[in-house]
Amino acid sequence: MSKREIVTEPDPILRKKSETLEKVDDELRNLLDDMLETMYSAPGIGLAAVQVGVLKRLIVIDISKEKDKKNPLFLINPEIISKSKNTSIYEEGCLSLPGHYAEIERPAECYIKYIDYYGNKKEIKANGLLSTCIQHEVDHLNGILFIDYLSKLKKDMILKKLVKHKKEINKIIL
Ligand code: GNR
Ligand code: NI
Repeated sequence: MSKREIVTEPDPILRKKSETLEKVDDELRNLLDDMLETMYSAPGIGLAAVQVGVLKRLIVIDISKEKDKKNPLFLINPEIISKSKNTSIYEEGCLSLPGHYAEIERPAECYIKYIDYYGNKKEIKANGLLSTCIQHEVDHLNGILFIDYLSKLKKDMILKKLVKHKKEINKIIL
């Protein structure tokens, strides 16, 4: 397993649509393992492959709180089959928008189907933080970020700060 670099805004790859996978093999599992290590070390509770620069429909999630009780979830080709009418609001963060957080309203529950780590078809109902996290990650696979749900003013402010932050980092390196 090895840690990979996380892509941050503004980077055009984050706006691209990821591609459906055709098979589950050891090479793919190696990528999933790297994604999990990258997510744990960030730390974060979810990560989409595009965030490590790979345009494939892959997600890793672990919303467990205690470090000694890890509960990783690997989702290949996840599809949201249905979403509830009732909504919930969570304060969201994103490893591709470091340092920025906002309350986002999303459907409270959703049903998803996906392929698991071993290539088996699965279906689950998600609620609470897991439901929000899955929707946040599936958005990544479609080139959507949580700032897209904010007003243009708030979104532009965050993007401006991220551009400025990147310029400052470049000044230090160059
Ligand atoms: O670490 C993360 N926390 C989080 C909190 C609320 C809703 C979604 C998330 S996902 C985020 C990691 C990330 O950027 N995943 O794409
Ligand atoms: Ni994110």
